[in-house]
Amino acid sequence: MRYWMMLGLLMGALWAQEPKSRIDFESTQHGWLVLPGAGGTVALTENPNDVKAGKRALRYTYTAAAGNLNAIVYLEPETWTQAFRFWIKADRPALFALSVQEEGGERWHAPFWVSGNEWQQVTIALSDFALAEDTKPVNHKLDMDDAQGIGLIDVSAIFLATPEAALLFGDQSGTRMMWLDEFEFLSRAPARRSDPNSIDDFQRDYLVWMATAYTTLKREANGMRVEYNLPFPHLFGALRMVEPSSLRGTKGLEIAIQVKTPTTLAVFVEETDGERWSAIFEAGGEGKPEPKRLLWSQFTITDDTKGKGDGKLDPASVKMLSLVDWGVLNEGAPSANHWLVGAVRKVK
Ligand SMILES: [Ca+2]
Ligand SMILES: [Ca+2]
Ligand SMILES: [Ca+2]
Repeated sequence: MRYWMMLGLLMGALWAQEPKSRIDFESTQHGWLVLPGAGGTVALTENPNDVKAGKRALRYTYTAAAGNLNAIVYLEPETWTQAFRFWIKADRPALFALSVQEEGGERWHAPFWVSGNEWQQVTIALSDFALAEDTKPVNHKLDMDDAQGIGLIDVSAIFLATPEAALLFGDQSGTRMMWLDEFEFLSRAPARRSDPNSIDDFQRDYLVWMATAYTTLKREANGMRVEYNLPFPHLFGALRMVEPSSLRGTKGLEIAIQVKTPTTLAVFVEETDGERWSAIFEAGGEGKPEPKRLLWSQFTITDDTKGKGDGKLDPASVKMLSLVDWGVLNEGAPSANHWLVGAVRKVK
């Protein structure tokens, strides 16, 4: 009797399985297309190097140039979606974003770093999305049942295909390719640790940071690995956007970091009024990531942004955060080094 009850419960559990939906790109009926008005072409590829699972994957070929919009979209996302999980590869390291456009007007972005030339899996929960800067808030909530479509955008190709950006981020212009396979809609969100004092705890399977040219960014267990190995100095570093107001009321930042060879690192923050501020600290030789504390009172304005804003560092208006090897540029520190960033936290 008990046995049948158990079996009944088990079968019930199986039948009550959560909804699931996966696009495997094995047939041409996959539903992804080039965003109307954007450039490039989509095709299915059978090149084994460019397929993650099965026999085919999606390939998107496009031309990156200043002012060119490149994006692909899928117009029938599942309304019950709590997260997206997919495999992606790009022809170079680049920042991408998954976006959701609501009928009501709100557009949401979730940026993620693609390290280039190898497949990587990315799992994005609805809570990972932030309202796009140019969007008027309606209810400040991502409503999947109001979604017109989802899109994949090569952010680096759109914003960095200019000669000025090339100095810092390398040449992004020209013909570009990305590949997509095994795109899943998940009815359950992956666990996200909720720590109000965390800016980044690197628990997700992707990074929201981007690298400068000649710098490699890799997600590692419990952190982000930043690596460079060049015979000549360059601006080596990593940067990320910071959600509006997320540093409001803080006294500074704490960065847990381990650096192989001693050097001076600089933290830069950029405000919405265009002012950039920096503070430096020494690091190197740590056995594991060690917290380095930087208070806003230690930050000074950069020469090139003096007079751009109100002359004050308002933590609430910080929109970008970067970490740079200052020693390489200014103190002759070696131009081959690597760091492990374990966490970035708010100092309250
Ligand atoms: Ca496939
Ligand atoms: Ca909404
Ligand atoms: Ca300011």
